Amino acid sequence: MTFFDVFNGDADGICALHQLRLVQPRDAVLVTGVKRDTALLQRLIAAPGDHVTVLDIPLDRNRGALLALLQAGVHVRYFDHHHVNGPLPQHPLLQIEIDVSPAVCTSVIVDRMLGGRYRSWAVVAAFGDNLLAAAAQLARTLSVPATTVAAWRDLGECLNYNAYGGSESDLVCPPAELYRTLAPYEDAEQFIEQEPVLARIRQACTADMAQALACAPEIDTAGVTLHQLPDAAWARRVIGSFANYLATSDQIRVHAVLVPYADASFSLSLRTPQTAGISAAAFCRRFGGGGRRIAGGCDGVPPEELPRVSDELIRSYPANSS
Ligand SMILES: [Mn+2]
Repeated sequence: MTFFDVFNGDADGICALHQLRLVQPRDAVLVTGVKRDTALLQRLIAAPGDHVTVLDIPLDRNRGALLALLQAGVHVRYFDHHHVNGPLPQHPLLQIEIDVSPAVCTSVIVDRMLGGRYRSWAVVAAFGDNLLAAAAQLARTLSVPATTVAAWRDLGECLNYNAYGGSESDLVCPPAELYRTLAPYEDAEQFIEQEPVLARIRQACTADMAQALACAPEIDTAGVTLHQLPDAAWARRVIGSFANYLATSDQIRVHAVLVPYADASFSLSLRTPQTAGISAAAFCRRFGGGGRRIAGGCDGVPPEELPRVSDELIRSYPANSS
């Protein structure tokens, strides 16, 4: 019998798995990738009786592969917080928990299930997913000094940054390796103090962010900004962190960031205020993407679609719409 741990390569995916495995250690095959590689279940070659744990990847992109696994007699536990089209699948071999509440990430779902046993990692993940209020609220239940919370936030932001790229060769550290480095640490502070990989990630993030901040927006209206970053590895690494930075520093407007990939198509990262008339996920679905209420993305947007993206951003998010 084989165990598979399938997880998004970002802070949330890594910290969700870490919490689970601290409670229930398992020698599992790790299946992960860059942040935008979310169709992960189709990569599995599993046999009847195998056990698969799935964390932080949208059901919409994995439904067919999930049903095939279940039909083949594979046990699946599935935790996620992304938007779902249609009803959740039901099957005797499936345990599924999906919560799309805006203040919840997958690591928070896992934290709930474990009764807060390794909560510091859920706080790290919530910061990584830019759920700042939820992260701070969860941190308050732990009564730790503000400096500790700040260190957890930095860790979450670094883990999240490290997941973005066109392929793993763009990243400072491949997510599976990063998870293995982190796995022995129950205590987030000890990981922060002892593992040099974090300093390398932070340094790259700071350098990439400086380049992004030097780019002028293509659109800068009262309702929305759009930045188009150049065709470069740094731009593909920083797109998510840059979008989160824009969303945090200007919480009134909607923020869109575009970056091209090797196949000449573009990725869009979108951040909307909680109260925006059209959620980030709903906007991104118009272009074949998805996501959550306040954060969404699309991949593979052809260059000829960019004028329509711009037009729809301006039209969908006029001033004071939120
Ligand atoms: Mn997540």
